[in-house]
Amino acid sequence: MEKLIITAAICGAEVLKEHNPAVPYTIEECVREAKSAYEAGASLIHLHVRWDDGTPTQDKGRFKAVMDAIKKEIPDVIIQPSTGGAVGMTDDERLQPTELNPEMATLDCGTLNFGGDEVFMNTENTIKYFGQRMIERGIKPELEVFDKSMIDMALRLHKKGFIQTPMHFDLVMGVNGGISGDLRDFVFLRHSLPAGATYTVAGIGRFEFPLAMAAIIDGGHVRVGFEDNVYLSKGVLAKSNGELVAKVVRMAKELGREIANPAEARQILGLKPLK
Ligand code: KMH
Ligand code: ZN
Repeated sequence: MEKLIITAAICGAEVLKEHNPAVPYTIEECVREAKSAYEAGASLIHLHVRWDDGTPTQDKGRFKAVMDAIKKEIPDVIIQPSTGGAVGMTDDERLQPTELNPEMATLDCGTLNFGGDEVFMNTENTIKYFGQRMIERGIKPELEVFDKSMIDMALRLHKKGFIQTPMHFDLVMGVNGGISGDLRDFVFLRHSLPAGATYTVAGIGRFEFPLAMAAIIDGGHVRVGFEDNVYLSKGVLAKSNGELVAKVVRMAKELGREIANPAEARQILGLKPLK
């Protein structure tokens, strides 16, 4: 079986220090969390950035500062900026980190009701616009799907030339407004993916580790991190993103699945090797 790529979603846009004091806001805190995840076995960092007071931003300068600081400490890690940003941001605001030509970026494949009046907007035209931008800049999209219909959307937009193969999906499961984190739904999504695609699963909250286990067994890849879940186990806050990654590494070890380093992850994802 292919080696396991572990992604660490270290920061997110919504989770706060009030939820877990180790949630990073400053550049130094982002470096600390990225390093802890990398040292534990993550080869890929899914990155949101904040201002020092915790406000989410897609500011290009802030992304550059955080990415440069992370790369200084861990030069070979793959950094995947978010183009989802936070609810309410405009498309162009969200796209700013693509101007830095990262190896990868997220591409959210549909609109989602987060709850109350919060709508995470991704119209078909937005997805086309983002897909086109990533093709032009040679950025590999991680196709974030929160439901089955979003896989279908990605396939339709692939046929229209806005998304290239081989496709890599992130099955985000257990978000309010999206598909549940039940094993039945994991099997449904996983078998709805096109041949030749790779996937990672991001289980939200209590679904993080059960779905990680399912993906390890199935040959998929795993995302963990404070963006998705702040607990190491029931009622026990994780002290770092590294602790969450280390738990996945232990699970993989028990099941005989080896962990991919960044070079191996680049190969699996079809990214160019580092010079
Ligand atoms: N923060 C959410 C509104 C992504 O990174 O592309 C969007 C999100 C998805 O987290
Ligand atoms: Zn994100």
